Amino acid sequence: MADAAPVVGIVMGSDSDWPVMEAAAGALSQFDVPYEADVVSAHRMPAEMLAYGQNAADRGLQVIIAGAGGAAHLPGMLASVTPLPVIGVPVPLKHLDGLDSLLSIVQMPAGVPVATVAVGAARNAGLLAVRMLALGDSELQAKMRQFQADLNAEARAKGAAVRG
Ligand code: RP5
Repeated sequence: MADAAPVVGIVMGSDSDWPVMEAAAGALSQFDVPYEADVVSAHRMPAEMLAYGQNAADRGLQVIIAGAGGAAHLPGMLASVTPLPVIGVPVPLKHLDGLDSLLSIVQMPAGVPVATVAVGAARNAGLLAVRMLALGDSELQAKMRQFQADLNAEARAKGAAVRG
């Protein structure tokens, strides 16, 4: 997998987002999905951000996971210039508990969708990307089914432990 071309691009507004965003990378690694990760700030690197979105599909990426905090315009701006599905991760900052990030990402105008996960839920963003990729990859879909079965068994075991 180390040498495989990335099919998911994980981008974030700042390196300070990485402690949250690395959970997306962890989920992709768990399913052996090759990814790349970078900082592409909508506000501090607008030209680079547009180039990233405009070139992503031609470079072979199939899904973009974009995380940002506060005035979190990165996922929406990328969605405006790429035909790829964009998954937005609202990163919680010191103030407002991430509500600002959530609303900035989720309230997209008609015609420009961003699939927004819960505040801080980068792992779910990674898992959603896996599900998208699995639509055209039966082996990956089988891995996802196994993952779901394991999750189910884990939850049942917890119930059994509580019941005694
Ligand atoms: C946002 O500003 C970034 O996505 C980050 O969540 C936040 C703070 O960035 P730093 O000031 O830590 O670089 O654009």
